[in-house]
Amino acid sequence: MPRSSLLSAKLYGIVDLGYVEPSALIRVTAEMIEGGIDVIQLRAKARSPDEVRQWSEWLLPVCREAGVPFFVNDYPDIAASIGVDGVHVGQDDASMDEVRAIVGDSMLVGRSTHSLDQAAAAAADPRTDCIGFGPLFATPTKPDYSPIGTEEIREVHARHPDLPVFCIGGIKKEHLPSLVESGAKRVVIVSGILQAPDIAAYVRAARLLLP
Ligand code: 3NM
Repeated sequence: MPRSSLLSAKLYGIVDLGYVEPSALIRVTAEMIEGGIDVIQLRAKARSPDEVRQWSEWLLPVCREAGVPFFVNDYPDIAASIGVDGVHVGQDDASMDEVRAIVGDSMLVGRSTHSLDQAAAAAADPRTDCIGFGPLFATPTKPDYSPIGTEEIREVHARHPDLPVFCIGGIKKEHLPSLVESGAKRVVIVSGILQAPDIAAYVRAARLLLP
């Protein structure tokens, strides 16, 4: 899947096992797709690699059928062996050389960044296909990180115009009009989507707020 599929993406959803029971993974993913989500990631911190592999095998065909890029958080080896569309790694995870040695040249690779400097470092490697930029706001989904606020959103886009930047962290759909004002082009919403009483409706409404 080409990087251009990420440049045109607006709303990135993460199916996070902190909020979703394994038995609901497929239903929740399908509801996000029904609402018009542009990218899906499976995130399962502190779960076993065997579980991540199993869940990835469940979700990949659901995303494939809809033409929605499917990322796995961490585990480049699982991403490569299943043939998902992308793998997302953090600052403390493997280097790009190590990740590419496992997943090859054509898989999409995303990297979390938490400052303009980290964004610049990620962007300096042309093998980085997208970045997360955050957390903008405090969030229980990633509790140990200090929020970076919204003031650098415009700057990160200005410095890296060709890199898909996904703002993340504590974002709810109510924030979207002001985030767009602040220069955000793409966002990740996790708990806001997963805790919504009607996931598809939430995604649809959020997506409409992202021009
Ligand atoms: N990564 P929610 S913030 C998974 O800043 C993740 O890198 C972040 O979840 C980062 O929408 C975050 O529930 C949590 O706040 C996003």
